[in-house]
Amino acid sequence: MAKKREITEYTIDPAAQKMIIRAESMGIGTAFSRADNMVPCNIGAAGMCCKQCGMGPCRLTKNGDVGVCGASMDTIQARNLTRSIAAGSAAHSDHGRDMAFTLKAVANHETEGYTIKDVAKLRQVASLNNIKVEGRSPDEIANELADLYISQFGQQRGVLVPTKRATKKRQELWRQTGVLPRGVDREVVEALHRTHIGDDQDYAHILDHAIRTSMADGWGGSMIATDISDILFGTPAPILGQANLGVLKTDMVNVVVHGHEPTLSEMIVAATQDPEIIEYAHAAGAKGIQLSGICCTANETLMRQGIPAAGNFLHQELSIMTGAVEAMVVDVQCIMQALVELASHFHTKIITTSPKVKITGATHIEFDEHHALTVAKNILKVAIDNYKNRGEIQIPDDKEDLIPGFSHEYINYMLGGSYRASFRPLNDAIMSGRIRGVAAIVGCNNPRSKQDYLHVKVVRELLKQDVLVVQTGCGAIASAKLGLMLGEAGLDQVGPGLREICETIGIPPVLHMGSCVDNTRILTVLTQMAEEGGLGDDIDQIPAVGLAPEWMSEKALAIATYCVASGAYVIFGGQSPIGGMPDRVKDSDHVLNYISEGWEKQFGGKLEFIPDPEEMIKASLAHIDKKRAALGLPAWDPTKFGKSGDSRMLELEALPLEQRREAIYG
Ligand code: SF4
Ligand code: MSK
Repeated sequence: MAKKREITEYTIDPAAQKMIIRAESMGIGTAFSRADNMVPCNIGAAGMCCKQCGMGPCRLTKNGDVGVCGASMDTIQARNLTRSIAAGSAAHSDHGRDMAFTLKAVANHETEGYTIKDVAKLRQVASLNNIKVEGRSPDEIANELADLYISQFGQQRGVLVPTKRATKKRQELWRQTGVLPRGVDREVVEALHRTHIGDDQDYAHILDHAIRTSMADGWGGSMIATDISDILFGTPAPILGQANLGVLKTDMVNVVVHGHEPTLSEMIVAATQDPEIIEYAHAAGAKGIQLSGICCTANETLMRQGIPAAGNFLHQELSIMTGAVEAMVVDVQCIMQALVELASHFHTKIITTSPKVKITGATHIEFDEHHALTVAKNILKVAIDNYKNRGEIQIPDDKEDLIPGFSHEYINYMLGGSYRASFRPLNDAIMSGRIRGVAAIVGCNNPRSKQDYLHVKVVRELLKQDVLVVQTGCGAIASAKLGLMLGEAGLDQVGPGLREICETIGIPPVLHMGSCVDNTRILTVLTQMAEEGGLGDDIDQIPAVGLAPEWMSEKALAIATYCVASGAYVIFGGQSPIGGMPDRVKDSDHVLNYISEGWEKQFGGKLEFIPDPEEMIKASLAHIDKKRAALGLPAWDPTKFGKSGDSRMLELEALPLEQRREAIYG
């Protein structure tokens, strides 16, 4: 039975609430209202329905039920999950493939507008891959690196090259368990093959391949995407940015870029600075062009260029609800088809650009890196021409500052400086107990839960418990919108030990590490922490946990699985796609148990679905403390730590002499 929620049950974000009220007053549907109206099928939601062939769909509702072909509940759930992981891995990895082809084209001077911005990273990545760098030009190195990376997608035998960046111990574990991925495409194709009717029918064996497929993403396609994005557009470093719908401007042409691949958005950033385009905007009566981002495109342009983020996944419709967006330019992934209908109530043009993505009713201007700047300028001209068609607008004034851009290179540098960059200070802080552990809080928004609520609840609580938080994707934007990513602004909300570290190093307590493909940066940080010493010799020993409280996309499932394969405990909020109905169908939880206890036995990491945020927090802290105890580290004790040297000195200096003596000498 459909039930309409209150506005405050939809989202905690005041800007979003204002736009949902506007949508309701205009009779326009959004993902929030559609989620109310669309009651999910409980059998499908539990992963107990198979539609893999024309003899079905088969819905298994009782213990011992099998499909027409005889497929068991376990097999069907394992196949459903593996197919989702394959789709998520394919999406991320195809992004990586496009980046590799762009690098090749840039190295051969076949593109318009791109250069290799970070030659140091190019040389570093090339060296990691045993490509000779001495005495060679950046183009030569980039050419060879691009060839190597392009080959990783179609590789048929051998081992994906980036897996060599894992700890020696982890590589050996993967070898023993037989899950080392060969080529990205090979693993995704095999996942689809194995889950076709009449193939792999042992649930654990199917799920082994889910691990292998996800690793082809995390230690393959996504890692390649991050490497090349940094090489072409610069490795992120802290920069001032802003987030939320208040970044839209009343007197400028608002262009919102949405999707994932930075190739398009970076060129649109460049085109907005072109004098011809600025003049074109002035001639149209606008003060200029205000570019902003949604979803992971926002993260890409925010952390490299400081371009403001208009919001996360559920803000894509709400930004158009302002009436102030001349064009929303999209490429791939997380783009709602509903945008076109919603935009028809306003003047907004939805412009698709990828040869892979068209939406009925949208304007298609195909992007081509060979003419990138020209295409970007053409897109902006369409937006500028549309400025005159603007109707009544309502831009919420909500926005927050933030400092994004904490790449693993920058974290390493900030901890040790140019000459002694290392993860030693972070490891020491964890070992001493100033930092209790690390939490990566990532992933999407989902209109079935209150937007940003779970993200922010978990972030805030873990910070109070001295857990350092790193974030990517839409979760990062959730914290940014609430002001948790700005040095001082967040520090009054964190535990004493963590505060001491943040004040000493000069960092916010929540570190923005990028887009959803950039979860590989987190793998790199964890690997380097393990290699630094003092926290065991592999990721599964580090007091760390990964959370995706509001997940919705198949990419999130792929990320979770490669993190588990790498040794991490991963907690998802919301609904498990293979939750079964253990209360009604006793044996429907085998797969759920296997991805938790079964995977933990093999890889030291596990995947669990915990909808209640309090339980999520409890499980995270219990895991962190268990890992601390296993390492022989002191139990977390917040009373031991308090002020960093600087703030303590300032406090003491403010005291009259006698009291100062008393405070120091007792
Ligand atoms: Fe039913 Fe088997 Fe076909 Fe699935 S593969 S739809 S369980 S007959
Ligand atoms: S955009 S995958 S909603 S994080 Fe990467 Fe956000 Fe999730 Fe898309």
